Amino acid sequence: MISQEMASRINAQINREMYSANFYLALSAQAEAMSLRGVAAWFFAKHGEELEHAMKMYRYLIDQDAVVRIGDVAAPEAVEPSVIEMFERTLSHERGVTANINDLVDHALSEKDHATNIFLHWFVTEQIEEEATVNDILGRVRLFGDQGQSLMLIDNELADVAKQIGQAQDTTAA
Ligand code: OFO
Repeated sequence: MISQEMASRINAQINREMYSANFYLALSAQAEAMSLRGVAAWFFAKHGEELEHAMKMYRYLIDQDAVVRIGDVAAPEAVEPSVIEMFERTLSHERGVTANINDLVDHALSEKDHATNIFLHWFVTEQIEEEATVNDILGRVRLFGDQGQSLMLIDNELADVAKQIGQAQDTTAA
């Protein structure tokens, strides 16, 4: 059993993870509209990952006999049809999520809630990986540009990465 305050903070994070899922779905739709199938598939795969994050927290609250509260999820802002801007927005979004996760860890530590602290470690590690991945994509898009052949190469590469994420998600679900 965890404290009501801790549960309420995790419920707020479930809401933010669901927002993240919609944020990525909106980016995927924007990429589809630009005929960028690989970019769209990558954002769609991220959408699936964010839902998994929300469900991990949902399951944790249930296992801890805490109340799950599903609230309204804010609509993502409109996205400009620019691949650089889409990845810049992604990086700044993920940095915000990292700060949210760190706040949750700080709170778990302040309550000496060891179970929640350990549970959150997975998310701390995940955020390092997510920021690094987006930083890497953004670095290359900035270097080579987001037009013409460079864009085609990045689109193809992201299609492959999305396939791998999809396969990993299938394995986790199995
Ligand atoms: Fe849930 O990790 Fe990204 O936002």
